[in-house]
Amino acid sequence: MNPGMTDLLYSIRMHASQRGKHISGAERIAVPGQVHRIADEFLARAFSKRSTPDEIIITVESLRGVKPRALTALDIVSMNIPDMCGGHASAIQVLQKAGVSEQAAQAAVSLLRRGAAPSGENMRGAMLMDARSGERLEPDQERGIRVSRFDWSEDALERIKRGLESAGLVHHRTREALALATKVAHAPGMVAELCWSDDPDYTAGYAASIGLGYVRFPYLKQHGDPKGGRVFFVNRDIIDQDALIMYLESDPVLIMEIGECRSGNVPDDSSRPGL
Ligand code: WAQ
Ligand code: MG
Repeated sequence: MNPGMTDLLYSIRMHASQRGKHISGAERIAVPGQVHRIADEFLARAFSKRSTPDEIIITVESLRGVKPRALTALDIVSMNIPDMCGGHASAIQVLQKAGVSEQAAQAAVSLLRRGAAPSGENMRGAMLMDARSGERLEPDQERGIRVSRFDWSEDALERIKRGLESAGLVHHRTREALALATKVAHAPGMVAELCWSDDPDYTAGYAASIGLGYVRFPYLKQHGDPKGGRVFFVNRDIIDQDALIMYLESDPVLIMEIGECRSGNVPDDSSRPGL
């Protein structure tokens, strides 16, 4: 899809639940001619989970002429750390390089391990955390901040699929998380993000920032653990919280260019501009 060719774009979102509990979700931006096929794919995905959903909500909504912001995807850095403890320690270092205090990074890891909602369950969305103090800033600690309205352009999607495949990353979760992390990293006042999946069978996660890229860890939790979530670390001195939440939840973003894909060490931040 080339957004320059048409103002008529739609946001298509899927949310499937069972007894009120979220079981799967997905999100695209597309021209009208693609909406039908995407909705079909979303239904197939909702029914492909081990648990059968008792409610599937698909929302198709015009962007009403709002032109998506064009972004370049974060670089991917694969860290081959084969256990959770090593993964946490390294992720905390990465977050510190990006400008998060050790205290805030530790607090985030413990909250995600425990279940960050007040009930001790996973949140539906992300925590918003003061990158210095670790204080939580999101208005609703059950729901959190829900990032929405982001996708790859058709071109970039083909290229990122190939790029990730050649790096051995074949699960759709990786490119979806990379897209979300790219939108998040470009938010004004964003310092870094930390994430791992709530799917008990999916142990991978990442720490991300504009300067360091999408730093991926194969193990940020033990296999079988249903706890997961996201933390957005922000510089509290410079954010306008309402504008930040508006950007994350509603401003459309299309990723038009892919980044690099490499393995090994986190790049030294002193060699990177803009940090
Ligand atoms: N906005 C904010 N937070 C969200 C969103 C969203 N749109 N979707 C999910 N979350 C939060 C929520 O707390 C979930 O429990 C948690 O994130 C995890 O969501 O191979 O699959 O969809 O490189 O399970 C990362 C590694 C996988 C991918 C992330 O997340 C890779 C993943 P999940
Ligand atoms: Mg999940």
